[in-house]
Amino acid sequence: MKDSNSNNSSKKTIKDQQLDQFTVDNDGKDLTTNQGLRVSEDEHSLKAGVRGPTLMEDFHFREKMTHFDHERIPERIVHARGFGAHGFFQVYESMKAFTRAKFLQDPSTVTPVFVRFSTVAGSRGSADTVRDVRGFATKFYTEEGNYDLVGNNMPVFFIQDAMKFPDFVHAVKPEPHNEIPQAQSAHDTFWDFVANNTESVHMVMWAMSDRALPRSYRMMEGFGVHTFRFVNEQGRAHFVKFHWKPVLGTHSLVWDETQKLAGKDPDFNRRDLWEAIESGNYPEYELGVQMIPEEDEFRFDFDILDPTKIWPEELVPVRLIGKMTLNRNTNNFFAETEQIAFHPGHVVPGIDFTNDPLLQGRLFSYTDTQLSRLGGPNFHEFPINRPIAPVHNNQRDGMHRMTINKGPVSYHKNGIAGNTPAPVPGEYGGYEHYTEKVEGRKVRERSDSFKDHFSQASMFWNSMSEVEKQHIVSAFQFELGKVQRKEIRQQVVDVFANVDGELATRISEGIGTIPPQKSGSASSLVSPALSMMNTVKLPLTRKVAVLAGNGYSDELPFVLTQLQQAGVITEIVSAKLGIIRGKTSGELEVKHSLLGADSVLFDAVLVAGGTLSVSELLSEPKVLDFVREAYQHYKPIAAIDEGVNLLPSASGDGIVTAREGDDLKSFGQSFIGAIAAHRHWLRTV
Ligand code: HDD
Repeated sequence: MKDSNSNNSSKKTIKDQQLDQFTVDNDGKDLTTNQGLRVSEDEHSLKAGVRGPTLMEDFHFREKMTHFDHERIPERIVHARGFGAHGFFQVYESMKAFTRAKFLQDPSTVTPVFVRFSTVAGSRGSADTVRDVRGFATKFYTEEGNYDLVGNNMPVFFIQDAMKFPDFVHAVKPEPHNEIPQAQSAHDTFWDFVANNTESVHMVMWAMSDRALPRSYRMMEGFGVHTFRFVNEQGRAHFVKFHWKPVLGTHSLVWDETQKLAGKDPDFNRRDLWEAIESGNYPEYELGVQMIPEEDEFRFDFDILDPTKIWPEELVPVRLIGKMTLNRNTNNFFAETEQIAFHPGHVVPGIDFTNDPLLQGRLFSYTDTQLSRLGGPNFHEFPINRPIAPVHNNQRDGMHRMTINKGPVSYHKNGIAGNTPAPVPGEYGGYEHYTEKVEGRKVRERSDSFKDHFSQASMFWNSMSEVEKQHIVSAFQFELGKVQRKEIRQQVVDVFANVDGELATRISEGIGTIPPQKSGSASSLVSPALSMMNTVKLPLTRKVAVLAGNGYSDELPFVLTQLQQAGVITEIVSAKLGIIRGKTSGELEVKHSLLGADSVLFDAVLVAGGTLSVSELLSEPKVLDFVREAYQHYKPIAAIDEGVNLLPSASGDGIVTAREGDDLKSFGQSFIGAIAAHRHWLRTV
């Protein structure tokens, strides 16, 4: 998966060039104040005598301290913790038949992008690996202006109408009286919301599944969630749903692992993305679209505008139309990742909205939130938010205005400037809203077609493998186990009995509730695309901990080369840092000491052979926990010769061993296959 388009990935995009104008390198430069005054000293405030008070005239101290005092801005109300990267997007073939969006017309058009991944509930400093939805927001810097696809890694949402968003967010966030718990849905108010708002049920199924525990931002799908509109040159429209499909496949962590990672490496997902990009393993995602012609709007047994429903891929196939590659890390987290402002209302000609009531409300909320978060109406001038398309209008002034607009005219219509800047008719590229016919009475109501809350939740359950089902049940039991009010637990069990009787009965076991009366399922539908068991299986960029000490057996270097050639990353873990030497020849640099490493940081474990190597590893007793934990997390484990002695079991699903005289090549191949399979659920742990 190393860059398939090296020309484009190494070239600076127009956006990169624009950002360069604002990027400052302090290396080797003189120290100055913000006024450009070079300063002679930066460690001592100006005092009346060496032991005396600081003087009011110390402008250097005042400036330094004032700036520091104001360095923080409000974190995002949701999606506060995030991580971003730059990249580019190219369409595979022209989408002219469906949309006039210019960036989707020509495969040779390279559109710069910035993507910010995020968790939803936690604060900016919370752990990456909590159970949560992940944000997947993409800003396309197109020549027609910025287009933002502000999606999540789950294709549905908790509510159907934006009016309920503050309620939902209040319920999932830490409880207001004591601000507990952080970045968790496992508490009374969240589950009280779910029990009383059954429109959340489908999304809760996703949130309790392994989708909420992504192994990597590089291995997670993205969804625009809402139904949008594609409109072509002729004004013909298609309803469209957007998907991002990761080239590496969709993979998750196991629950116990995520909990440990939250302590061992709270930056696990952001570090993974950063390191992958730094090492040239650029994350890639294919853009997919599902399209429904306007005239087919009512041909489905669900409302296609309901954001709590998917369009099953088996019913409406996903057409892969292009690829995004992330190939550059940020220079400055705050200036880029923190200050980027997304908005589902940032659209380009050829992409339009629908009447999905969740989308309609979002169209208000995103600009509004930036006003308090980014301190005024000029956030579009921040380098990361600037379009590459020219900006000309009559908006002026406001906090932090940077543009110097010339001339006396800041109104339309005008005679002085020849009535410019002038609106552009649709046929010349001006944005024209789709002329959808709308009529109706003013009501505060929900359409009846939105009222089935259970069928697709049931389809999700039906589509899971038994292992995935068990993980969902355990997640419910964990979360409800943290709910103090017993009546809420009971209500939740009763609500989920409407999805599937077996699901609710299994949840009910062990959480002190009465098993539901209801049996049966809300639907018999199955959508195989929903199961992560059916995802792409590649060994690429998986990280293997290689446990070895001095005297490691001669087979190790051969196997390491084989793994590396398959795109697997190998890191030596040993009793101590430094260099270890092979039994007869060779040496390897140790990347982690056993003290500083844990198996949760790796995808797989390989134990080297060699009596001396094994006994050196055993001098650090933690080594046995290391392997046992990997075993308990269903990870692929391989061992050579004496290395087998460190394994909790010498055989089993995903366990690969080689004894003296065995064919090393096929040993390596089997291990690579086991790594690609990700986890080995048939193992008894
Ligand atoms: Fe939202 C941020 C995704 C519903 C209001 N949302 C935000 C981000 C993502 C999403 C990925 C982080 C963007 C970034 O990285 O800066 N939100 C979604 C999806 C939704 C959704 C996929 C449902 C389909 N959101 C939603 C609703 C509302 C909001 C219904 C309010 C009416 N969302 C916001 C916000 C945020 C936000 C409060 C917080 C920070 C920001 O916008 O810039 O305005």
